[in-house]
Amino acid sequence: MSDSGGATASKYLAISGGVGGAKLALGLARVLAPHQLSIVTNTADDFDHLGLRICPDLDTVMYTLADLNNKEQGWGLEGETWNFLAALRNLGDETWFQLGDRDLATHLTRTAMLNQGLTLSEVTRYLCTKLGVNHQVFPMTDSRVATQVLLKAGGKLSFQHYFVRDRCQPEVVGFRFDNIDAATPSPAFQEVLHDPQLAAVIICPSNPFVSVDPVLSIPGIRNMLRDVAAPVIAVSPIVGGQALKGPTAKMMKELNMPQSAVSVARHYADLLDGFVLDHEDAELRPVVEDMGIATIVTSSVMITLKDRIQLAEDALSFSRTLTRGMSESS
Ligand code: FO1
Repeated sequence: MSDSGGATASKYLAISGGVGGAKLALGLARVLAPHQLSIVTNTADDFDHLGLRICPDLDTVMYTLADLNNKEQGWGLEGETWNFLAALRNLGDETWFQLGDRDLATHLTRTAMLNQGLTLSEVTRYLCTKLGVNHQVFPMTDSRVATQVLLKAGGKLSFQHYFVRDRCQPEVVGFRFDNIDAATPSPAFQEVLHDPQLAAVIICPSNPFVSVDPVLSIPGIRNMLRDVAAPVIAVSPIVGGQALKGPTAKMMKELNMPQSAVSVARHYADLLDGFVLDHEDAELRPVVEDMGIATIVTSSVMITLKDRIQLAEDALSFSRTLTRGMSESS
């Protein structure tokens, strides 16, 4: 473990979406003790399906930290069976969203607990304890927020219909987070942002538009992140103009942005003290630094567990060189 607490700030907050963000979250969890790391996850992908509350990003982070995740697809559980889905298909029900037999237990438990009146934060804490996740994982909010994807062809799609059912094929012109104006940050999220021990905020390499923006759009959060004494850094989810995972680059094109890590840095520019670029994008360094954002260049493509740990260590060391409001290169 790198830090043991004490007089210097030693707590870190990671902001994560699903699969891409969870990879770095795992690296961070391997180098920071449970009391040093909090992971706040997007919940605007959440939806009710077949009567169950599904929270894909929370579950992906939780399963990844518990080492229960399906390593190939990123979401869902390793060694899953699909009898429920096959039976559902037989009955002529919708099967575009694949719910595995074991995964189903998580959704059933969560839905029952929410129906009993517990908050999503309370349910997530319970599930984490049961799955053996020792680091703090919590939702961005206990309020319901739902991403709507605004289509070039007109109209809108709910996020999972766009992402899973339609495989991100429709062209997009923007996103709307329903109910975001009424949402409040979850208690743990508020607490960590007010913790004098907070040493850095790390925006994981998640989709800026549909994974991180919902978190930043909760009223008060952007201002809190601007005001917090700890530096805020982001790891680019775009390397060499391609998304590490998912539709980020495609969305950039459709939103008329250059498909580049620079667009990510620009997107978060008002918050960032530091930005992590991959070796492949080393030539973009001066462009990002001209925005007043310090940079490091490292290997940010995470294939193995060693890659995740190395990137986590690089990001943490980088954050420790930064002082709020004063960008410096390392
Ligand atoms: N993603 C898919 O591409 N196809 C699926 O059938 C699917 C099912 C699924 C079930 C539970 C869960 O927690 C996640 C699931 N995901 C699936 C992942 C998913 O919805 C997305 O990766 C995220 O919403 C984007 O972060």
